[in-house]
Amino acid sequence: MSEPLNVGIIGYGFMGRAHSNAYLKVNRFFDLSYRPVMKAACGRDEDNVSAFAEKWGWESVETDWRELVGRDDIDVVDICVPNKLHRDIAVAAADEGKVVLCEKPLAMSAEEGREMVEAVERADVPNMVWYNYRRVPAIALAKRLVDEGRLGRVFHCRARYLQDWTISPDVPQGGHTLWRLDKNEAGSGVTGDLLAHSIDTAMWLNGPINRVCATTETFVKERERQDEPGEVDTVDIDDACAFLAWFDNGSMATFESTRYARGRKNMNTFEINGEKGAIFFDLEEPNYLQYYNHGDDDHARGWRKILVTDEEHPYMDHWWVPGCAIGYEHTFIHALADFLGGLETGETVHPTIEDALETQFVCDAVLESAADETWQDVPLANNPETA
Ligand code: SOE
Repeated sequence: MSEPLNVGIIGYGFMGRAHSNAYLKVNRFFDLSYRPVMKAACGRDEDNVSAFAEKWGWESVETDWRELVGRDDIDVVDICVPNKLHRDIAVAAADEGKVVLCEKPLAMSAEEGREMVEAVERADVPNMVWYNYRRVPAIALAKRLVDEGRLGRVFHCRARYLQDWTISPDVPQGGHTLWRLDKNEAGSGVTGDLLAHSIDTAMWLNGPINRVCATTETFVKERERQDEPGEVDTVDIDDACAFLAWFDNGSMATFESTRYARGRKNMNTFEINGEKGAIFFDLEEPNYLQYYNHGDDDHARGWRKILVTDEEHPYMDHWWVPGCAIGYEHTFIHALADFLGGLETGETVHPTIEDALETQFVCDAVLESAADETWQDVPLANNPETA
């Protein structure tokens, strides 16, 4: 018999749906001793949140997140709202002794992120940030190859995260669906929204980043407000960002992100080049990992394109037969399965809020570097002397 774990979700947009799907599926594909119960969904608009709850099977609704966080029948608070609210909800949830799950990026700034770390540490509650791409089987396989020492000394890391959905100046900013374009709601543009993913993956695979030098641009300077038609506001977010970085292990990196790469919808790629080998991943071909092994015989050496669908591959023994591909939504199911498994064994599942603070420090340093046109050192989250 599995033990019920009552979940309250706050937010019902894109991530609200991705997480709801994970709660519905996780026990069907993974044998776990915990079973999430979809107890309550929360959103400010009662009609919308009720429609969402009915569609996805949430048992009740709330229109004030404080009510949900204070409910005795909620064990887990899942935060899927604009970044502006992450800190307040996470701190309140931890203070109530709830398990805290939070969407990325962690917060509007490292300062807020640090308060979140303090709150979950004070309350000693399990927590996780949904950097879902770590749970793409091909990226988890990349981690395994790195940990097996197959790359040797690493020289380069190269990450790109490209989209094109904000090219038109007619796209408004702010409001229910376009808060990602409003600095007051999101904190930053592509740096927090897209590069945070690339930074999380890169540091997971290649260790801490200690220095950055960045440049950003806002191509469309003014946009109408979605929630106040006719009102035009300055755009303050970074539409594009490129930065150089150094890792603690001595490797150098380039990161690039934009929402103005015509034709690129969600192209998230990275390549790591080591002395003994290299790996390459592209989210537009999510079931493949490319791997180059310099140790292969000279005449047979070359990039291998590994189809990551065999049962030996991470997570894949829970799905179909070899060759049957899986997709984006599975990454959330994997994250949840790992997290519930951790609750069962007592093992910490990463990325925790503390891990996500490391990524937040890099994002903050990137934005500071772009603003000051200088190199910036990245403080270490767990070192109070630098943080
Ligand atoms: C932005 O368009 C976005 O939805 C991000 O917010 C997600 O984190 C990313 O995975 C897909 O793109």
